[in-house]
Amino acid sequence: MKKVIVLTGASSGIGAATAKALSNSPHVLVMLARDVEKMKAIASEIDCISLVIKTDVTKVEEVNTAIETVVEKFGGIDVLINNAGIGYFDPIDEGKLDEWHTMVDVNIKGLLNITHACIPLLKKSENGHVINVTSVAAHQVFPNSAVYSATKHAVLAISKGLHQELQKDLKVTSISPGAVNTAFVDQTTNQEMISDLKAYFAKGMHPDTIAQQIIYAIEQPKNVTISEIIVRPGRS
Ligand code: NJP
Repeated sequence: MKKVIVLTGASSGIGAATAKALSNSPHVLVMLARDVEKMKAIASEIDCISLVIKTDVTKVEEVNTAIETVVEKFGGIDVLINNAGIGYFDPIDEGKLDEWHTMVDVNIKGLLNITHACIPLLKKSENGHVINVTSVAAHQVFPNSAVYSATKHAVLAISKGLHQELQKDLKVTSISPGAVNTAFVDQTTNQEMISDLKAYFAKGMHPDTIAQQIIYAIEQPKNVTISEIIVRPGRS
């Protein structure tokens, strides 16, 4: 069944892998992120109807304009994949306030900006579905990632609230990955930690693994909701 799917963080990593996994599907894919060139390159490789819209999820006006554009072009939205996210790792007593604020702005407020714009449309859809990419850090607080973990706990709480209040109108899925080998870890500015972090994440899961979990949640029958998926690297 054809669904209009809005994917944030579509320019790299898990988002890019999800866009590619939707190739040859009957769905319409709307790709949102700030890096348009990267998204266009990904869109050129995929074989379903797609639209790229430059969107910073922290900017309410940009988010609302992007969603209005989707509605004008495609008439509504069925699936929102909240995947955009950022992580900075530091011991808490060395944390940088601007980095903490950015994580809150993107991971929580950005997710809320787009979710707020989409809820009325998802409620109208026969197939309304929110998929939030959170983290194992939503379930466990790891060293050097207290604030990142706090943002992902918030995403999980928002997912649970959406489900509790709107389960008659839409499906809600939380996907909590462990380490995935993407550019995610490159954001960290702590020079003492970066090489160990890179080595650790390089051994993580391939982003296609998470994309497959997202597709699995989307392709369930109408009367089945996958509420939560926790997926960690296995034995290597
Ligand atoms: O990371 P990366 P992942 N407005 O850096 C976008 C979670 N996760 O794919 O705007 C709009 O390759 C950015 O786009 P751009 C993680 O928390 C990961 O690994 O063009 N978009 C890019 O497309 C996150 O929620 C791991 O720079 C913004 C994307 O976000 C999700 O997985 C483990 C933006 C980030 O792509 C995808 O991360 C885990 C903004 N203001 C959870 N800021 C892991 N990789 O190990 C950023 O537990 N983006």
